[in-house]
Amino acid sequence: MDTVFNFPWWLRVEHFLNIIFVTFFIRSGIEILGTFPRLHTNVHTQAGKQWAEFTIKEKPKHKYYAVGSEYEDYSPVISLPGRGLLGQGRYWHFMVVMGYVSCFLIYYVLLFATGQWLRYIPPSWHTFVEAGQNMISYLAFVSPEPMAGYPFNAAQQLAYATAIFILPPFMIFTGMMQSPAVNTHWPKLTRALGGRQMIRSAHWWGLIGYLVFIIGHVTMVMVHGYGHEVSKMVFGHSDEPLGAAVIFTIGLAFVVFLHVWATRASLEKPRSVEKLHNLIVRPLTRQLIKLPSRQELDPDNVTEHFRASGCPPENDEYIAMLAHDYEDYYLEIGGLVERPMTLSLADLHELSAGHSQTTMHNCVQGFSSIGTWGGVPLATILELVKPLPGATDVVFLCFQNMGRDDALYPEGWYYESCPLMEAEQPQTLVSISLNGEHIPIKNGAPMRLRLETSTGFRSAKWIERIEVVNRYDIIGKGRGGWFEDFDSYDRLQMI
Ligand SMILES: Nc1nc2c(c(=O)[nH]1)N[C@H]1C(S)=C(S)[C@@H](COP(=O)(O)O)O[C@H]1N2
Ligand SMILES: [Mo]
Repeated sequence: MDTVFNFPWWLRVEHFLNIIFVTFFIRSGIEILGTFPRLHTNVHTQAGKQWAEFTIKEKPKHKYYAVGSEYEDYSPVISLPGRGLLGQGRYWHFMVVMGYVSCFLIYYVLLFATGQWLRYIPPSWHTFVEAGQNMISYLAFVSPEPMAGYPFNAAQQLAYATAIFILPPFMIFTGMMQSPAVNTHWPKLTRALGGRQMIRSAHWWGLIGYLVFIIGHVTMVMVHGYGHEVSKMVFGHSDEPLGAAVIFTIGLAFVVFLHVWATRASLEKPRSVEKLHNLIVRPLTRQLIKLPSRQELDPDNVTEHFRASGCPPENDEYIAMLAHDYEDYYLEIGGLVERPMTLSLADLHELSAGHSQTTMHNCVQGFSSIGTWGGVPLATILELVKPLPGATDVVFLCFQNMGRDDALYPEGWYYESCPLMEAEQPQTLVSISLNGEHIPIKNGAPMRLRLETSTGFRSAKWIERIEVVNRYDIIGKGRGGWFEDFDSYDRLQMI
């Protein structure tokens, strides 16, 4: 009897850490959901085709409806950190992933090594019937008996089995498959799962699963007696309800304190959260840069209406160039290179020799689209200009100024940068056509970057100049891109 009823110290520690992890996941997850508060089944995320929507915002009456204005500013009470701060929400979500996955691996090893896992496995099919009967008892306010030889009843056993063996791997998998570095490296798997938006929707159902479990679990603890139950969580037995109730309540207060601390850190000192994130998460994302995008999607299945992000440049130069049908457009490529160059659109077409790739776009907000992008691999252009020894990064400077051109944003020229390794990936493309035509203005005419292994904001549009550099931290505010400088987005946003 003893061994079965025993809740070893590592199980109790893991249980407590889980309260922290899961609540952080939920709040930061709500933040992430809020920046594109719609769920779709179809990868094209056409406006109006969502199957669920979590917004009460009216469509803004801008002259130009950009997806940036879809952000929902949830309250910090329900989302971490709230106020539509996607970059910060993602920082927390991914930092917690690193902690959670590490702890869970240790937990699984101990669970299997000690044989504890067996008590979560239903002894027979009858357990499912019994669980149904248990639910009916609960509805009649009668507490069901534990199963013979087990510390809990059938309904509890199934709920725990789901929470331990099904939900975590499901969430880790559906979370991972939303990473552009991962889903573009395994495009067939992504498709087999029903596509990017089915995966996002499934991840959301996992959230619902967790919420249902938590509500049920907490209700049960109350029904069976708070002191009695938390005594097992604190001491591993139910003999010290009073002391346990005090200790556990202090523990819960500590969890609340952590949430308040994290929320305030993000709202008041976003840069320290960024530093912490870089320390914890960058070791993983640096590895993901090595995964090339291998997409060859069906060119017949391209998106009809792109949800364009950002407003086009409004300066004289750009407008004159449009009026001249881009004849006076020259892409400048310079910086730390042996042979700086200027290339006209005609030069780029010649270099491209009809090369194109049909790929999926993963906006950091969560929407997706598919396009056939024509152009020249950046690697080809780099071979021509020959980066000098010491060159580390490639910087893309745009015609667009966010503060000037987009009512939503404060200031600054749009730019982006990427390490040479990312620049040389086969599907990193200097793109001059979309679906066989000139790139439409809203999608970055006449030339844009396609950085398929990363989230969408890094694919800079309306590019004027490409510069090879040996440091990017002296450009802009030094974080490698406009969204990095102003919105806490990670420069290596591979997830
Ligand atoms: N210059 C510039 N490039 C930009 C943006 C922008 O606002 N300005 N938005 C980025 C974001 S957030 C996304 S999701 C993609 C959108 O590309 P699309 O408009 O072709 O869908 O462009 C990226 N490139
Ligand atoms: Mo985006």
